[in-house]
Amino acid sequence: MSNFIMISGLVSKLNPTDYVGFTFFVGCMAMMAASAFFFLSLNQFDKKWRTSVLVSGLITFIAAVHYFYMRDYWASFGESPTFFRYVDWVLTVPLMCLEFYLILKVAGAKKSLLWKMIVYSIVMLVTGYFGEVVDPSNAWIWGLVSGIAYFAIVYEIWLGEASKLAAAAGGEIQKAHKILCWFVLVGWAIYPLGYMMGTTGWYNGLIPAGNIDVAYNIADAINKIGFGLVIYTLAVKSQKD
Ligand SMILES: *C/C=C(C)/C=C/C=C(C)/C=C/C1=C(C)CCCC1(C)C
Repeated sequence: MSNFIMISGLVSKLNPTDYVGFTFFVGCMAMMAASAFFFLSLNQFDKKWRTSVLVSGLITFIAAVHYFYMRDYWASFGESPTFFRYVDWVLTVPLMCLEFYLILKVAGAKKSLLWKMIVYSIVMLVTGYFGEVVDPSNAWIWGLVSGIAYFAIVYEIWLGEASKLAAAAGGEIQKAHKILCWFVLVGWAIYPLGYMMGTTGWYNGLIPAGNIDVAYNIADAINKIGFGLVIYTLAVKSQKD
């Protein structure tokens, strides 16, 4: 194993018919391009918005680095890079929670809201990892717990404290918050579907078979880059008025 890693070096051969590997490769490029875009735009924003756009760039940048590793892992071993995947998520999903907090701060969002969402997201991801890696024979139970934590996030932003703060803020902030809510409700829902495609459970007959990595890669591109663009657009619009 270790010899193999040494020989294969930094970049492994990607088979041209390997469409899963292709989505890793495209994901890598897309995340890098998005990071360059967000970072290079920073100068046009005043202090109030710079942090939010910076966090957008950090999210795609962290993902770009992980995609670089995941692409190589897939090409070398032909296996899902589940560990890197979850390390990426554990870093980037809390940063997405931070984005909610940052835009709602003007309406008086408290740190407790941020921590609540971060705790939900960590519970969601740690239990997901247990279902995929540590205890896959009980994947559906771990997935269920993970799903409950996911719905706690959905509840918080759609109906809970965060939604009330967004209503109080009004204007462009409320609009951007609404779009981010849709990302979490629809875009994030791709992940549990991918999980059900890739793990064994009672649900296997219900949803079509598919590749878990393709599902996750598509979801990441939509959610990380899309999320960042919503924040970017909000910053551009808010600066005009
Ligand atoms: C950039 C990465 C993001 C936005 C990742 C989000 C991940 C999820 C929303 C994962 C959710 C899961 C469930 C709701 C149940 C099954 C296990 C997970 C972890 C795939």
